[in-house]
Amino acid sequence: MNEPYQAGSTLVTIERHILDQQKKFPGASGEFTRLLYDMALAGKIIAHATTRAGLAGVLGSTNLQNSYGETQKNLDIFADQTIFRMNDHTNRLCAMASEEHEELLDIPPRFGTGKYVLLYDPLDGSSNVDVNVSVGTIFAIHRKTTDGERGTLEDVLQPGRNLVAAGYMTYGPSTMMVYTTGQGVHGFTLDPGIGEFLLTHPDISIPEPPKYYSANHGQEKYWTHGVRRYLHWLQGIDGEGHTPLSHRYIGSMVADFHRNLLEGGVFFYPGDMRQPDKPYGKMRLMFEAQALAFIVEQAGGYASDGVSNILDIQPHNLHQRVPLFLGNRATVEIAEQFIEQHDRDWTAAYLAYRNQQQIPV
Ligand code: AHM
Ligand code: MG
Repeated sequence: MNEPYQAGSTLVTIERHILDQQKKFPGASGEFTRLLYDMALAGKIIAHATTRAGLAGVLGSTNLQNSYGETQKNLDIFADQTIFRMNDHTNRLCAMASEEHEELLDIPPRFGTGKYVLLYDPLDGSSNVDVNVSVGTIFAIHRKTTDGERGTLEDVLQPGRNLVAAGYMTYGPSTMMVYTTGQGVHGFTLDPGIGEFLLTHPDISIPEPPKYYSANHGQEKYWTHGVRRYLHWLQGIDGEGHTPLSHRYIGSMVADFHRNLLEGGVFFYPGDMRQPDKPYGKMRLMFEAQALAFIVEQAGGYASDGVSNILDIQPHNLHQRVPLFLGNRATVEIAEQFIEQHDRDWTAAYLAYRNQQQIPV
């Protein structure tokens, strides 16, 4: 018989790990613990659906219809609804916000509310699903700040520095969930046989030296001078001529980020001046950048918009975009230096966007 687990090693489920973390907060009510556990459960359901995605053409549907009563919905919508329905009735949240929806998602009036706000990108990199390449889910949790019973935009539009937890799931050869509550970063791998996430990567810290850079440099002609110089520095061409980092780009940020977190490296999606009134790049501050910035910082790395720390940005819009440089601290700081030296016009245009007033609540 094969032994799937190393003899003598400790088996820790995600539930047990979250409960153990809770003990470090003596006054904790357990609400937050259960919220994290529900995200793990949502991850299992989405993983189950993504592994069958390729069968849609053969079976006529993704089989989602049978299991969950949905009619031929694509996986983005399925993932979005799974997370919402898992969390709308638990009395733990005052509001949710999803990359898939323009507006804040209210908790239905028939359910009670709680003191947390959940933000999520249900299926990051979903264009990769059709070709059977890894995708992921990103989530972030803020604490409610306003007094009313229901959540408002003000509760959601908080800087990443205020996050109480963040995490992601990757749906690849294995499904993994990685999360932080500000006490290190911990990774769990789903054993599909028993349906449990088991602790496989405790206390992740991003290794030095970095091995990889990940960017869509098919877009290089649109990039600013500073970002191009940075790319050439990563390649060992510009600067002191160090050994080049290898290039890896999946086009699913979660998967690219996950590899770089475990192996060392930088992911970047810069702003550019292709449209001078839109100098901010592609990634979303609230649904993608904040969560991964919190995680990378907890793992000893750093996330920047090319000017300063992502976690310090005061958001002004739910779907605000942000240039993103994410990975080993020193490697990200070098991007900031190139931009500071070479991209004065871009920086002024971008900061004008970043510093807009918060929209009325
Ligand atoms: P999505 O959330 O709509 O899937 O978009 C985000 C994705 C990231 O996962 C990925 O890194 C990026 O978009 C890829 O963009 P591009 O095709 O421009 O390289
Ligand atoms: Mg995304």
